[in-house]
Amino acid sequence: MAIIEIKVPDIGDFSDVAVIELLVKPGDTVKAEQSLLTVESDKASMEIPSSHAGVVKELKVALGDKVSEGSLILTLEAAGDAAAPVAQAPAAAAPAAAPVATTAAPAAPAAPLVAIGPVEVRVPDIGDFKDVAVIEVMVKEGDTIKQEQSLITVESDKASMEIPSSAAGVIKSLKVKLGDKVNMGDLLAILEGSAATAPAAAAAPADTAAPADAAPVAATSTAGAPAAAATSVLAAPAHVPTATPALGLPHASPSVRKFARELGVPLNEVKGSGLKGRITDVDVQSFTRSVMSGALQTQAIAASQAAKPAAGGGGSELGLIPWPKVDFAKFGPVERKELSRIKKISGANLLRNAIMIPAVTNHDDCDITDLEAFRVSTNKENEKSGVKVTMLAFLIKACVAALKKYPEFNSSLDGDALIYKQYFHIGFAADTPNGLMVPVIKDADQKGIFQISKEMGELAKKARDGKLGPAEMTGASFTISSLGGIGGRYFTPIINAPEVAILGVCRSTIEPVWDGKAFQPRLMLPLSLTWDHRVIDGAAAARFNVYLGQILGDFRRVLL
Ligand code: CAO
Repeated sequence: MAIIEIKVPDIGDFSDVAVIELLVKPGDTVKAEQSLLTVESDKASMEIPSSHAGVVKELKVALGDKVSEGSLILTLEAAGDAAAPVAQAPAAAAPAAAPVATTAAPAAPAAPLVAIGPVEVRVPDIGDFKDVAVIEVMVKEGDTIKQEQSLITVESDKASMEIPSSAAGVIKSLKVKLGDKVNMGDLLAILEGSAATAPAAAAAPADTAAPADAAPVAATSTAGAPAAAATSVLAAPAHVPTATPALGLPHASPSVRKFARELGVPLNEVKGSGLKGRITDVDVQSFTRSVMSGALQTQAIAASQAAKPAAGGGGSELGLIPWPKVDFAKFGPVERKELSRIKKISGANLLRNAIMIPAVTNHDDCDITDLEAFRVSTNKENEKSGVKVTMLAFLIKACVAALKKYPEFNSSLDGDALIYKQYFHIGFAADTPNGLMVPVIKDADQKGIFQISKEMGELAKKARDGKLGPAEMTGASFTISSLGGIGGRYFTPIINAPEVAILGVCRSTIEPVWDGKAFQPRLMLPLSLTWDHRVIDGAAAARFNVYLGQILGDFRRVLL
């Protein structure tokens, strides 16, 4: 295996540029063309790719180092045919392409180019940047801009670049928006100058432009392509560095921006831990993790919602349009009543759980004909005991069996880990005059049907009387919400976070069920299982429901 040195290729005007990100480490296997590091000038950032595939032996640069063409980046134990580098060398020196009229910035104009009448500002020669997406628009119609002021940022898959204005003036009409794809020559804006900003020099020829061969595109995998006038952008004295806070733009490299976009992470909410506050991929990951575990938004949303009635929240926390404010009295008589304290608290929790959890609900039916017959006869036999055995008690026992068989349903997310609970505390939703409460049957696995039925009755009464203590409402590892006593077919219960699943049960009805020869009247119980897709897969949820149904159909299965 040959050891080869990987050096900074021709990166045009990028000379003495700071290394702001190291994308590989010793021991990493890299492919040819894979980005090794990110460098940044005051106008653009660029990823430097590897010319060979292999295993990184030693890094020769550190964060903050300044590099230029020819600087040693690392040594590589080349894979396969070491002698065959890819034709990567970014930025072959390019001729100074003649800029589109009025687009390219003069290299060193004696006086600024200022728009007098309407002037079209177009995308200058940006080398290999073809069909690149506009990822930031830094100006708006009506803005007074200086010559060389950045108008937009475009991004390829390897580099981002700010496009400056070739003239000063007032933006009359902006011709691009976020997400548009642009190419050299595309119209960006129409400017109009003002008397105060329109010296005679405005007509200064724009042909002296860019000393060519620089653009950040050089670092893309498209090798050796000419890159031109964008250099003037890089060299421009009056500018806003890429993604610096001056315009409130997040400071991040193209690959990190892409990564954030893929995850749907708003970069402006991510705190950068890199050089000069730069956002790294690790920052994006940490942000995602904290949101997933509910550390950030959750608290903000829950806190703000707890303070506001559920329907009165502004919606601004999520960037939504405001909640409609309607004067209902215009349409008829109304009465205003404050939500109960329980409704306010549960509303905040429900909202958080509905928003934060990628929840899916599976519906199923199970045959409880025999179980119901057993329940009724048991109650008859034990009439004098004063304890009525409920279907919910059987459901709790059946769920415990299913949770034992499928332990991820009895878990909670903790960052990137799952906490598997060895206990089986089952919450049950109780309808109370003040709103929904969830008392908990502790250690349901160690209790019999009579004891569970008795405890449930006591806890439900306490809930209705507003006498539940905190210990009686906490610690559940799974929850059941039964509307069986009321009616309905199916519903989609909201998971009681940090649990990862909840079972909704509706009223059983006699249904015709085909037994292979004839339809038989069977008592069918509708089940609705909502589960957190971050933890549970659809197949596991279907298995859980099927197993639960089998147990409810015949409890002897628990013994198998
Ligand atoms: N199918 C058919 N009948 C059912 C049934 C079902 N799935 N579940 C209960 N029933 C019957 C019971 O057998 C009982 O009938 P009898 O009086 O003839 O014996 C009757 O319905 C009333 O039951 P219940 O609801 O009072 O008792 P329970 O043990 O089933 O439930 C409790 C107790 C506390 C869960 C319940 O009273 C309750 O509050 N349910 C509402 C839960 C809720 O609000 N969920 C929604 C949460 S999301 O907003």
